[in-house]
Amino acid sequence: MLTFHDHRTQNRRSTSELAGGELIAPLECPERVDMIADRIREVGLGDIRGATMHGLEPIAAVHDPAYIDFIENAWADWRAAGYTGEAIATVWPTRRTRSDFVPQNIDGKLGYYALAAETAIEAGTWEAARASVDIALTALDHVQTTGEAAFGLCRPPGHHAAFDQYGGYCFFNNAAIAAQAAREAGASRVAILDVDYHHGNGTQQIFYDRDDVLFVSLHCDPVHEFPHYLGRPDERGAGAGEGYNRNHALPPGTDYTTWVAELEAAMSGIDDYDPDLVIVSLGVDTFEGDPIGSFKLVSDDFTDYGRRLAGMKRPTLFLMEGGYAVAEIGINAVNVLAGFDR
Ligand code: SP5
Ligand code: ZN
Repeated sequence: MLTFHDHRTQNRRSTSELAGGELIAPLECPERVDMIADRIREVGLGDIRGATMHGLEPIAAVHDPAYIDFIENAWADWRAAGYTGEAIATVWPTRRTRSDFVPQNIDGKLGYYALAAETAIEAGTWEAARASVDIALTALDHVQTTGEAAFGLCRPPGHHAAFDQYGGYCFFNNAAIAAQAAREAGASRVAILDVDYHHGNGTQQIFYDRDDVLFVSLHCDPVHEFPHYLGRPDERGAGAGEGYNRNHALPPGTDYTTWVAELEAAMSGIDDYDPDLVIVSLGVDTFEGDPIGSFKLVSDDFTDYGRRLAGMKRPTLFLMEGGYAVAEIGINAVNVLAGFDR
């Protein structure tokens, strides 16, 4: 399988993640990509190719243009306000306050557009987030021109990013942007299968009222886990999208036997939908050693489910999402891809 990547993703070098009341070194770090790329070369998965620029139009097909401007300018605005640390939201529109106007003040804007405070914006964030989208779209181009599966080694990840919100380490929703681009390029139906440990709240929201993009997610139940306020099984879509959103919420500590039974159910639903393209939001934070996950998958399990995904026999685009056990992230992510190729 070919991998697509772009070094501009490494321009995001945030030094601060708000966790447990402290600023820690971010879990979503540049080394994650290095480990995956090293493992791809080690096992000879296939070439790693560069990404081509796709511009802002495909991003604006999914995200609010004012939000895109915000991501572009937030760091400069923050610096202009005299702040010396990284840009972190500290105040939010909440129940019974207003969210019908965007504040002009940078603190107000940060809270307006942030869905979580753990994710800081810094000097390289805009460039890296755009590169991550270019990677996804270049990998999509490859799937569409050859029919072969491809891997977009995206970073930062995307599935928490909504129409006009960032957070959960995500800025632009790479999978949603690729799904929309595939639709515009002629795919009738696209399925997004999100296997990250966390619910893909952004992807769900973007396609919630649509039946042309099926969103299926396996994740830790949000009553126990981030993103906390979305991702329950009774969220099934709205209007034309009713029935086209499927949340498989699993308890903390879920092991592979339980997880893979849900995956089989999820894949059977995808098969009935008969999509022209499957996009896999590939988070490997389901690993037993993940520092923020609680699931119990071991490295061989990733190979096994990669093989099962190939059984769908659909054009497939893998896009990297989460996974924070840096020492094993290359093994686990590449095991899925190699299992698929077997
Ligand atoms: C893409 C992705 O996987 N984003 C995940 C963002 C999670 N951010 C919040 C993490 C909070 C972790 N709390 C874990 C407590 C463990 N003791
Ligand atoms: Zn995750």
